[in-house]
Amino acid sequence: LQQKGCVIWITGLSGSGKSTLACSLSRQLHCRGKLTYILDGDNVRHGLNKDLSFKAEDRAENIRRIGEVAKLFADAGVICIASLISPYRRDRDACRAMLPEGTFIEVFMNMPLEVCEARDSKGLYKLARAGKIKGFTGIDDPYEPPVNCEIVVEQKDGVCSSPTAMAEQVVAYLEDNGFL
Ligand code: GGZ
Repeated sequence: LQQKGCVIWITGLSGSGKSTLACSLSRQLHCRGKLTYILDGDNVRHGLNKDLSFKAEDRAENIRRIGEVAKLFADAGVICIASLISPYRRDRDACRAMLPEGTFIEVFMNMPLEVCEARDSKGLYKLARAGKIKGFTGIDDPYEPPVNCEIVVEQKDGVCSSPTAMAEQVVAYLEDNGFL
């Protein structure tokens, strides 16, 4: 196996399309014969991180553990796709600092809150607005956008890119940087 591992870290609000991008990207990379692994915050919270809540310290620990696991995958030559809200810049930067230079690729899903909230596929925003979920990111808990991330995914003229187009944007970055 001759593959350079890396971590593609997808950050953004709930409903911004992180998991959708992760799946589409993973599929495109498989088509090119690459080994990938998706670490999705929501899934990892059912197993490894089931002891963690959504308070700031626990989010930090969630991100730290996922960062450590992602690093192991990258060491093994896998393209590891981590998709989690990871709302605090400091926590994301700590993961970046754990990885060899150039191998932490931060992708910011820059979707307006109104768009994420309108999707509300799991009905969580509605519950948060009603005060039934406390500390929901974007409603009554902070989200700190990246300042110097590698890739920004956003709407063009108010239209979201398709999952395929979003994944192609990341694939292009990986090609330009010698990962493919
Ligand atoms: C944010 C929450 C919360 C609160 C439950 N705040 O869109 P989802 O539903 O499927 O994904 C969200 C997921 C967030 O987990 P992460 O591990 O990505 O978060 S973090 O990186 O901040 O640790 C959401 C659901 O869990 N969820 N309560 N209070 N999202």
